[in-house]
This record gives sequence, structure tokens and C-alpha cells, in this order.
Amino acid sequence: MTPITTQTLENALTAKLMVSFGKTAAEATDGEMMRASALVLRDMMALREVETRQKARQQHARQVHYLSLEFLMGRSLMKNAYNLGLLPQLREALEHLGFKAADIFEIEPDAALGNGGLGRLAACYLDSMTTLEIPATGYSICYELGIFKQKIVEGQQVELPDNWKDLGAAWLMPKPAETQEVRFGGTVREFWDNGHLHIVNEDATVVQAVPCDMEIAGYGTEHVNVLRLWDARSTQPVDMSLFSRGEYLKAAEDEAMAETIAKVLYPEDNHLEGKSLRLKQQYFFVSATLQSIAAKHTELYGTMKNFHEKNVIQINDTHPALVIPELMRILIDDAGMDWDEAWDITTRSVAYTNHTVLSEALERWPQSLVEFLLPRVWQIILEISRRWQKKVEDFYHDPKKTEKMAIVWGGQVRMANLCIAGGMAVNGVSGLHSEILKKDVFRDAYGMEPWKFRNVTNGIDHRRWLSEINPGLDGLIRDLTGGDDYLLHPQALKKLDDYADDASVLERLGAIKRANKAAFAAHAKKTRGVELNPDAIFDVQVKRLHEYKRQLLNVLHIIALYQKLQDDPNAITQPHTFLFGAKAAPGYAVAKRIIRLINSLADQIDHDPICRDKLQVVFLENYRVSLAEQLMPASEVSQQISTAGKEASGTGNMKFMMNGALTVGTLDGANVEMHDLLGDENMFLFGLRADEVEQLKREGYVPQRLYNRDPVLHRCLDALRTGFRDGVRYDDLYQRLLFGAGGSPADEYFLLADFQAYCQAEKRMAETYRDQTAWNRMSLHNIARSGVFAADRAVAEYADNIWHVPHK
Ligand code: GL5
Repeated sequence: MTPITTQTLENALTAKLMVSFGKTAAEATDGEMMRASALVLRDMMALREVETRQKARQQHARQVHYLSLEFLMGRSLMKNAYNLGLLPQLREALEHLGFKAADIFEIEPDAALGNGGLGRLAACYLDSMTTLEIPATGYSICYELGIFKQKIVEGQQVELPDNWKDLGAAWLMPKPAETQEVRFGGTVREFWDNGHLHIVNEDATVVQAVPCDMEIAGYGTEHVNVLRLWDARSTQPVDMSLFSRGEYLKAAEDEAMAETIAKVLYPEDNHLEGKSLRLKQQYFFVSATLQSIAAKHTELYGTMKNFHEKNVIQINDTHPALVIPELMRILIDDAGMDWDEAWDITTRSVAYTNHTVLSEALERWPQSLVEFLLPRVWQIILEISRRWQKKVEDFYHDPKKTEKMAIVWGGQVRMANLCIAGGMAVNGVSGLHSEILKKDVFRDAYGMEPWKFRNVTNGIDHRRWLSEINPGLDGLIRDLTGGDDYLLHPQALKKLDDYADDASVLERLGAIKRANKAAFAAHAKKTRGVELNPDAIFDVQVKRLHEYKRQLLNVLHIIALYQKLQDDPNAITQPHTFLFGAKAAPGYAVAKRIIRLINSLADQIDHDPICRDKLQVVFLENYRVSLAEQLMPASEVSQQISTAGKEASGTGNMKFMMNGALTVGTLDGANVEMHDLLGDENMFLFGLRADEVEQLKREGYVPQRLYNRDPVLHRCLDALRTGFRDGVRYDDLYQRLLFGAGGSPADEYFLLADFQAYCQAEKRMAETYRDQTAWNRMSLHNIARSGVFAADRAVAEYADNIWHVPHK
């Protein structure tokens, strides 16, 4: 390949502006320039993608299909330019053409087709699968609206629609010729023809699934994979035949149903929303995906009999669980196989990743809904369920276990049990989480089929989350490790450990952090009008708002600090800034109250002169991937304080660590593995362990006792009742913690039990901060040991242990 120069890019951009927008560079807006840049890179990737695909076909390579209802891609322009090795050239070309490169990058909307960690993980894994040269495709829905935009109005969250496609659609390549038809409702009819039994779904509502492909460039490779996003259309814009038969409403209904399927991403994180539209979304994308995989497979091999040898389907949580009955349907009804052969192929093709142990997130669908919406799939689920149940009975002879492991039970379809029955592998996402799955959540299934269970600890795209977003640190790493080797071999970061006693290195590391803090402060000032003091500790908790993640514990500690300052204005010598960012699911009232509380407290502290240059609380509006990219390099303290046993892994924790922030955290999720690498001396650990939480629950936990015993805690909680200067009271949160509410027990997430230990951990942290050399050394160790949390490592483990595909 001839190298692409700044000049080549400049020419390509100029030409693209003309042919696509009829503009010269002098006439084009920033938005048009952003789209032209996307189109130019897309063209390059499209060429490489065709080559990648042809090569895989010729080699008859095994394909990985990664199904996820969420892909939280964020912005792509800088990332694609980076991966293609063109970032400096693109910057220069844009500047030569009279644009500010930073403005062009900044104008790109986030493709926010996901809620949080689960969706971002899928995006990171696409990058690694491509970089490791694995023939892989991601599949999801082309939501018209991504996760809502959050505005804070009078301290409260307001949701606004996220029309990301206005500019973001430049990355999408529609492939209408590969449209699939997905059928809903109707009745199942069986008939014999020429000695063959045929099963058809009659009078169904047919929805068209149109693929819109997004190219994914790998780093340091010509390999390009695709994220296939399905858009939903009605079969005909208006069904004229129905009109002429006077069925006006039916025509309109079909159209409305089709159009709503891809309308909006469900904004619940770690929570099941049992709406029929959500089930339609799941089947829509699963059926379209499998039909397109099956068509390509049959075209190449002329049979479906070797499907499992050439394909592996990884499902991201249970949301795509309908792949199991849908693949059975295709193998039996379309390919004419008998049950046993179809089951053999299915159970060698599908693997399931579990991402949560929260019971409110485990998917169960009403049997009546499945039966009505997907009559043929329902028949297959029933038969899978019957056979699985028999297997369990024969193995355990224990009605309790039969009930627990059942797929269809009590009028519900339990998706996790379906995935365990129909999958070849089940994995958790951190060591602790995978153990909890085996010992607790899926204990009986593990007892029967232990070979299916394994662990793959999550990882993040370290090229995006370190090198791309933190150029200062990237420069230091290159200098210390002798080049950019770490980009493809993240364990090379380990070499940084050798510099733990090198004063100049530690100083440089501190200076990089200081510069990143100043840059973030400037950004916050420009975009939000907030003044941040770059000399303060940047103590950060950014993640979805959820009670188990315990933002409220963080708030209680800040209240305690504030009250201490009231008693003694000199109690704080080191300025301390607490930064929060979090979206709450629109229907999650308690989460929204906690957001309001954070804002009330921030306002109180802002208006109290005692706090000036000592204490500050800031709620960052609309936390999203692109904001995280600004914030991670500037963060010094990473709050990972979930109730032990509740956070499956966490991936934000890894992003902070890689950028040199020190963790204040519990032994939960991947924090456990971080602690194994860092030891007590390089993080601020506190609180109950997972087994201790369980024990306390069994013994009977009475938070009022702690309230009565601990005067600091007592005073903090009382402050919730009275509220702050804005006059809003938080008696509801007080009641929730001390007495429980709405069916949940008092202090369900053990905030009070961990309060003292947490305050002490924060105190240790603040004391350590005073010794900047010691702090920088700890920070260096964190960066040095973060290589294992690269997504490349995680994806290589999936490839070796589950998918059995070769990789670079
Ligand atoms: C999650 C878990 O809550 C996280 O702990 C985990 O890191 C992530 C990726 O495995 O998956 N499960 C889930 O439903 N969401 C998550 O972030 O949204």
C-alpha cells in the first residue's frame, strides 16, 4: 500500500466535499467537514473490508458473530484515524483546509447505542477482535435514538432525545440487497407435501430488517470487520392491498409496529423492562442476524450441517437468548434437519456471557407474550424446556432443583436457563463474579455440567483509553518502554515498574497529570461554566446511577467532611474536589433523587465561604463516552465502592487505573484482581467482602444500631432529613436507609455498615496525597500493572478457550 500523506487526505476531503455536499472547503460547515472526513475514512475501510471478507471466505475461516443489544461506540473519527495510522495526517489536512481539527472531532456526536459497561465492552471487543485479525462481525439494532441526553434543570435530571444520526450516519453503509424478513404473530400451520413435513408461520406481520454496516478498523493491521446494525422497515410503506380491503387501521398498525422497533434504546441498565416492544427488538435483531449468517453460510458450503464448525455465536448477556430457538427453527424448518441433529449443532455454536447477578436484571418473559408474538419459536422453546427438564430430573431427582433450573415455569420463560441449556459455554466477567455464578446463581447447573463454566475477566481498549486520549502519558510510556510496543503488547507496561525510584520519572508523571487536570478544568469552564481548582484532589465517581454502586455512600462521606469543616474551618488543608457523572434510568425514582441530592449538596458547598478552596462538589451533566475520554486522564482518585458481590466486573475501574488514578474501592468485581496485582500498598481498600455481606444478611442486619452508635453517621443522616439551602428535604432517602421502603429492606446495600471504613479509606488517601512522590509512585505502579486489563487479553482468551479461532 502506498502511504497516505497529508496531501492525499487533503485532496480526498476536498473531492468528497464537492461530490457529497456540493461545497468547497471554504464554503463547508464544521458538520459537513466532519461528515466528509468520515466518508473518506469509510471509503478506505470499505476497500479493506472487502479484502478481509474475501480472504476469510477463501480460507473457509471460522467466523465469530458477536450479538449484543448494545454497542456504546462513542465517537469514531479520531479512533478510526488513529487505528488507520492517519491521525497526524488528518489533523494537518483539516488545518490546511482552514478548519480547527479539534472542533471537527468535537462536533461528532457519540454513537451512544448502549447504556453503560455492557455496551462499551462490546465496542472495545470489536476493536480487539479486529486488531487480533479475527474474522468477526458485531450485530445490533440501528436505534434512531441512542441513550437519552441528560440535562440538569434545578438540580434534577431531564431526558432529551439523542438524534445521533444527523451527523453520525456518515459511518453507516446501508445494504438493502441483504434485507431480511422477520415474522411476528400469526399462526403456525403444519402440512405434508411430497413426503415432507412443512411448518409455516401464516398471517404473520412481516417486518423488514435492513442492514446498515459500520466498518471497524483494527490497529496495525489491514484487517477490517463490520458492525451490522439492523434498521426496521415495514414491508411496504403503506400496504395498498389492506387499504383496498378496507383494513386501513391494520395497514397503519403494521407500519407503526415496524417503525417503532428500531426507534429507541431501552435506557434501563442492569434492569429488566418487561415491555413487549423490547421482546420484539430482541427477536427482530436475532432473527435477522441468524438468517443473514445462515444465508451466507449456505451459499459458501451448500449445507448447514457444518454450521458449528464454521461459526460461533457469542451472546452478550441474555438479551439475544432467542438465538437458541431461532437457530433451531432455521435448522429444522428451513434446512430440514431432525431435532437431535439441530440441537447438536446449536449447542456447539452458541456461547453465553453473563454480566450481572442482580435478580432484577435476570430476564424472564411472560409465556403468553412469547406465545402470542413468536408462535413457532414458542413451540421450540417448550420442547427445549421439556427435554432439559427431563435431563435435570434424571440427574438430580430433586423437584426443587427441577424448579430452579426450569426454562419454562410458572407462566414465565427464563432466559438465563435457556442460555445455559442451549450454550456450549457460560462465562462470568471477573474471577469473583464467575465464582458467584458457580457457587450461587447457577449452582445446580454447574453441578450438572461443570465443563460449561469459565471466567473471562473484562478488558478495555487501551489504545483508545490510554494512548489516544492521554497523549502526555503515552509519550512517557514510549520513552520508558522504548517505543510503541505496548500498543500491541499491553504487558509491556510492566517495564514502568522499574522506574519506581526514579525521581525525574515520578515528577514527569505528576506534571502530566497536572497538565491533564488543567486541560479538563479549561474544558469544564468552557462547556459548563464551572470553575475547577486544578490544585485540588480530583476525586471521581462516574458510572450509571444505581443504588448498588453506592453514590450515596460517597455523598454521606462528603456531608461528614462538610460538617467537620463547620466545626473546624481548618480541618481540611488539601483542597478536595468531588466529581460525579451519572445517568439514572428515567423510571428509577430513587436514582433520580440521589442525583438531586448531589446537586443540592454541591449548591450548599458552593455557597458556603468556609468551603472556598477546600471542598467542592460538581455534578457533570450528560456523562458519556466522549466526556469520559476528557475526564479519565485528569482523574486522581477512582471511586469503585459497590457493595461487594454486586458489581460483576466494572470496566471504568480499569480505565482509571490505566490513566494513573488510585482506587478507593471494595473487594468487588475486577477490583479483586486489581488488588491482587497492586497489594494493599497501591490502592485504598475498605469495607465488607462479598462473603461477609452474605453472612451479615443471614445473621440479620440492623442499620439503626449503627446510626445510634456512631455520632458522625448520625449527624450525616440527619442532614438528609433537613436538607440544604435549596429547601429540598431527603427524608425519603433517610427512611430508606434506616427503615427500608417500597418492599426493599433497610439499607439494602450496606452503606451504613461500610461508612466508617470508607471514611478511613478516604482519610488515608488524602494523607497519602500530601506526599506527592509517594503518590506518583503508586500511580506509576497502577499504570505498570494495568496491561492485563487490556481488551486484547480478554478477546484472546475468548478466542483460545471458547471460540477456538486463531488470532494474531
Ligand atoms: C454490566 C455490569 O454491571 C458491569 O459490572 C460489567 O463490567 C459490565 C460488562 O461486563 O456489565 N452488566 C450490565 O448489565 N451492565 C453492566 O455494565 O450494564
